[in-house]
Amino acid sequence: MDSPAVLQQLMTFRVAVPSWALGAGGTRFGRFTIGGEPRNLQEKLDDVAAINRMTGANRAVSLHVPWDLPDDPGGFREYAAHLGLGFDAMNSNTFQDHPDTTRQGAISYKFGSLAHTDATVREAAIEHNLSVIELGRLLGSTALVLWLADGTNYPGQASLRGQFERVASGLHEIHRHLPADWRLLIEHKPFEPAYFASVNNDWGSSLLLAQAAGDRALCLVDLGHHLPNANVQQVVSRLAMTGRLGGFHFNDAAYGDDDLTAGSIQPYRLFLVMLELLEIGDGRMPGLSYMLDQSNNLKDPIEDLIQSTDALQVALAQALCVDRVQLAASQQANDPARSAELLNDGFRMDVRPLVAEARVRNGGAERPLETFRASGYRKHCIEERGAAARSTGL
Ligand code: AFD
Ligand code: MN
Ligand code: MN
Repeated sequence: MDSPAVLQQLMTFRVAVPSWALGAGGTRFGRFTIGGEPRNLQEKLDDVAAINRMTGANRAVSLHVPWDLPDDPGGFREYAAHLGLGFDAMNSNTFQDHPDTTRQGAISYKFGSLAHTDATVREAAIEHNLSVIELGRLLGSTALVLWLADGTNYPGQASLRGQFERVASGLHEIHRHLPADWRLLIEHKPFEPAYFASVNNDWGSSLLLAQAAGDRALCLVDLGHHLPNANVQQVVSRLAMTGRLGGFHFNDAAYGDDDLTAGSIQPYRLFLVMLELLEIGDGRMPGLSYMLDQSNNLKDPIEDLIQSTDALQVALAQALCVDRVQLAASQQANDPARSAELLNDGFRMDVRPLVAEARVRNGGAERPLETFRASGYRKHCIEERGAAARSTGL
């Protein structure tokens, strides 16, 4: 593909920012705050707008309810629009007990939500998801991401089939209430917090659940949600083949759901995912939900999200530089060495000038991190929102 065509494709690529990544992340061993973290949804939107000023590719936010609970959805929709932002998929949360989502504390998700043996708990989880859909509708979102922590920690703790069937039934009920233009994105994850068996543990379970839920239920692939050495390119290919590939949570990992900067550990894996997406879209990126999902424990969240977005654009540019016609011929001819050469022609291309040009044409910065640092935005946030607090323990 020639440079103008690559440039054109790069300029259209967009990835949504997760609202929960704008503050410092943390682990179960502690959280180290940074100064100037956003204190509310308005400040989160301001931060996303600051990122988009640098990248030109982050024009939507993915909210997580009840961590985000806008009291005036219409007002926030307007405020976001004023910043040039929209709302991508909504995320529900039945992996924590929260007064607003567990009927004022009357029930607990400790032993699962849609998988729970108690119908009252399952009903509360469905109710929460329907409330998230309603909130999303008011914000202009058209998708719900549903990641369940449901599962077991011990052999014999629950009926593996019983849990699965209850989740399938609950997803079907939620799907029944989807607005006509909405999609339900079901996100699988092999372990954590369930350490023996997650109900929605892999792409196969996710596919079965999506098929049980309904025709607008699709599978969301989080790059950190696969067992070590899983072939994520093949997962993407399989789900796309069935018509059930719905979107991505991009990040990177060395071991588990590490939520690290996209492309920072396994850039070649990210390149292969982009190559597979171009295969699916016959040379163009398919219209799916592309979102980041990361936890910024050490880096400044805004800088980390800028770097993740840049990494996605680089991987996409590299994949666009692969001659797919020649690759198909080489595959047909069973010539793995030639195929490797063709992939390396793309992966080893220094596409940074192309990515920088696309960024500038999208109103972003040629060198986003330097420009962000020179802007003084973080210093302004510290002055306005407060300095870093002491680290917190468990
Ligand atoms: C989790 C899952 C899921 C969840 C997100 C925020 O990826 O997407 O919504 O992180 O906790 O690891
Ligand atoms: Mn995720
Ligand atoms: Mn995750």
